[in-house]
Amino acid sequence: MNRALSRLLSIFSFCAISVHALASATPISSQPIKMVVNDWTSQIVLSKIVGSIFEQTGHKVEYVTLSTNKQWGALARGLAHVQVEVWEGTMSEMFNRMVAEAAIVDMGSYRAQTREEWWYPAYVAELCPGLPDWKALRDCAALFAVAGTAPQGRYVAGPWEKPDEARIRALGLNFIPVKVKHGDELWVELARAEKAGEPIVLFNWSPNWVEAVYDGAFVEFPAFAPDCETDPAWGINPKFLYDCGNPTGGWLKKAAWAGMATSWPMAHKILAAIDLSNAEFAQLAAMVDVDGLSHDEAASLWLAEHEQLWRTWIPKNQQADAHHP
Ligand code: TMO
Repeated sequence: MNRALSRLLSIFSFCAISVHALASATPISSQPIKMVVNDWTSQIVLSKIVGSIFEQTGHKVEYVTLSTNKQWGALARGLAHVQVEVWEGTMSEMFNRMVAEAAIVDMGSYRAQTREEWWYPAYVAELCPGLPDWKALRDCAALFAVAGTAPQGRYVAGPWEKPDEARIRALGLNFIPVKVKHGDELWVELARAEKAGEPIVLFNWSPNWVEAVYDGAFVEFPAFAPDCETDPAWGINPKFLYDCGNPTGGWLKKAAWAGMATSWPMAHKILAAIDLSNAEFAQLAAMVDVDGLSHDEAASLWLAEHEQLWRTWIPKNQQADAHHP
């Protein structure tokens, strides 16, 4: 490779991936790897990060915006290929079924441990004594009432959860779940309530940027057990399913289309190797939701600041993929 070309390439390649390897690699698959993009911050930023790493290693990449409900069919049919965040609390049922049917591939867990649950800012505990025990919400429901739910309390729900109405019924709570359309609206509701000192209970998860900015806690429902969701006799309500909370210490996984390994073997290896901690996920989300960067800016900055880490995810003898799906 001549020097001018080499210099030019290094200008465009801020990372230290071997310019020679990129320039001399066999032509990559002409098919783009399609990344599932959902609607919460860390997932969006991480999709772009992983997509950029795939591009840096010679792949074409496209982004497909899909709800978590619609992603399963798309991944099974090869209309999308990679999902970088599958959360146990909200997605384990579909994920486990699809993996069992070999419709998608389990690409491994992050070391991050997760929780997705009803959550309240700390000042709410003074208004509703007994929190975080869920039984406090039986007595305090009216506190959370708003126009449209009064006299019942409002639970501000995200667009991803498992049946909250079923849980509310099974636990005898006097609440109505009101779903936001996009994850970001949760934080608008939280900021508004906090400013006004108004009671609020809303969906939240960890790792997330929220824990670094707001004092608060998850509601402690009866501990999760798989039988809670399949056997009505399980738990404090013998007639209904869902008389329990979501898992604590839940897993967070990556998933791929079943043809990933044969179509893009190197990208498949990279995806398998990707691992992040709770703090690293929280930091990703904070770059956008606290620092105000766009998703793309956050992804670029993260790649620039964590080059040492993400280079360890790339196989040593990198070879651009030559296969077609
Ligand atoms: C899937 N989520 C992290 C938004 O709960």
